[in-house]
Amino acid sequence: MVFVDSYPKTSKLVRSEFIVAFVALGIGALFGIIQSLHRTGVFRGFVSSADYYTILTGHGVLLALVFTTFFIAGLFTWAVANSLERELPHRIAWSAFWVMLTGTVLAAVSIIGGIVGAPSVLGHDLEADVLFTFYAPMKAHPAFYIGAALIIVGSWIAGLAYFKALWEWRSENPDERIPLQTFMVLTTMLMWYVSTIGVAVEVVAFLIPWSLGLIQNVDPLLTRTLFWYFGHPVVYFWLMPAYLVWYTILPKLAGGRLFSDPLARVVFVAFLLLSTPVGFHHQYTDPGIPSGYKFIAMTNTMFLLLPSLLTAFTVVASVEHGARQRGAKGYLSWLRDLPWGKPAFAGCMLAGLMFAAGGFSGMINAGMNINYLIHNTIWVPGHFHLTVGTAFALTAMAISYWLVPQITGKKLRQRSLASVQPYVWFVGMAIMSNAMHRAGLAGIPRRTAEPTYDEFAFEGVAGTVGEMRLQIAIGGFLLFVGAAMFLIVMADTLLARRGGTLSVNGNIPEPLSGADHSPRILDNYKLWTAIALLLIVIAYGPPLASMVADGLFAPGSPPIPV
Ligand code: HAS
Ligand code: CU
Repeated sequence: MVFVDSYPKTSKLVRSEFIVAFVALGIGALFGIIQSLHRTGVFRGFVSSADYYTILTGHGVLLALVFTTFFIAGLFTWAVANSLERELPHRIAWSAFWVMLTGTVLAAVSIIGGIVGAPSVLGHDLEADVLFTFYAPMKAHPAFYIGAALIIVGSWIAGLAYFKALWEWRSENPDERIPLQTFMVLTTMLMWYVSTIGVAVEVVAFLIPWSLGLIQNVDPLLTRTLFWYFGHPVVYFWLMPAYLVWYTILPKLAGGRLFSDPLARVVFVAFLLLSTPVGFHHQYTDPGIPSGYKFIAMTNTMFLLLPSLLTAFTVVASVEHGARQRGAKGYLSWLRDLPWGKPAFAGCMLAGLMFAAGGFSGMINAGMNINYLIHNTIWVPGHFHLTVGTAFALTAMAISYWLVPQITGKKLRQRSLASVQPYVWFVGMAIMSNAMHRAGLAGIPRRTAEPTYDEFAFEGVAGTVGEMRLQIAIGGFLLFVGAAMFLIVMADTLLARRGGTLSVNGNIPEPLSGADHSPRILDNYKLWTAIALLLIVIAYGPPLASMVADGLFAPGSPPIPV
């Protein structure tokens, strides 16, 4: 049975979540091409350099916050219903959707208000050019912060729907192991609840009252710290859904089975434990945080590489198993016997391959002393376009080719366009991101409308700055084309009539080493959440205490000695 026929109500919700995600992707991609042409000096006719920062805010918010959150909500909704074999609690899940959508509209209106010169609302100019890392001292219209808060609150409500589905399932299946897909969703949501506390306090206690004029000062260090407390784990909120796809669906697309269910559970538990007590690796250059605590964050970050390295081995082993099931031989020649022409498979594999490179640039970022070389340069956008911009985004697009037919009952249209699309994205990203990393090493700053500084010569180690700029522009253009190709396939499929029987289904084959090999303690959420909170208290307690000791709103505080 096709998913849409078994669970029509849940399918409708997943479709709505995906449609919002795709609209955000379209507008975000348009902003992307505008700014990549602008900052490289190739074409500056679309917006003024002052408006560049508003476009950049729109690009980051729509892609990194709206596209991701709505797509993940859709994927998780599908995964929980699919693996627990039931419709999701209807009312809770839909109220999550509407709260998130209201938040998105508020944030989007305040960003776009800044470009079109909207009149002031509530006594404040309607504008938000605070970038997607919206901490003080830059200030946006209150509507932007209220919108951001609603997106987060909506995602909390969505999590409630997944947990409620689990409790219903549990009362009927008291002794069974939590199915792997649901386990992954719930572990991700627990990590998300723990980590969003930081941004919720930042926005509700400080930024909203400050933007409304109710308080005059905020402490930039305190609000930045609260932001990055959330700002690192949010990257795993994007990565873990991609891992859910790579662990549970990709092996099937390769014609095989997942190698190990227990290992997959260990990986997700490791993320729950370690995602949050590392946020200071975004603040190595901030004064007011003792070096010892930056060092703790660095050490935790290096441990946090482990779940991803485990993933690389397990996922590649599972795909190899798939290839061998299809008769492939040889040490490496099995790679040839994989379905590279199928867009869902090819997209996930290319996303994984690119994430290997993104992971390596992440390790460089994480080193406390090497970080000083690349911090605030365009190297950092180079890093995150490989991670969130490919590991997440390309996986999301690829798996849509497989999932959208199942939640609509319609066959995928424009198949040939779909099968080239992941390659266009991969090539565009390879060109753009490589040049960004190199340009960062030459010292070219990020978040800058005109980093071309005619009187100042940046020196590249190899090649010239002009050549790097051109590559960033060409890569950015290819990415825009890749996004457009994806959206054409999706629009055509969603608008088509239903006809014929589908050849895809959501049945996930049993792993080679199944849940019965997993120690039961891995499913003990209370234990893992308690340890996660303890690690956070150790990593954040004393530095946060010293930041608030001199008054909540007073900027600056002496670092405590270690
Ligand atoms: Fe990061 C900055 C460190 C992972 C996103 N990161 C950012 C920012 C973003 C971001 C958005 O320590 C910028 C924020 C801003 O605006 O300022 N990051 C890391 C580390 C990891 C890492 C150590 N980042 C991510 C992921 C992201 C993401 C994931 C989004 C989804 N990052 C940093 C640091 C900074 C930073 C510093 C601050 C920089 C600064 O100074 O501002 C690690 O988690 C990476 C581990 C990954 C691996 C790779 C494993 C390989 C796998 C591939 C499997 C292959 C397959 C296919 C399946 C070790 C899993 C095979 C195919 C075949 C053909 C065989
Ligand atoms: Cu980080």
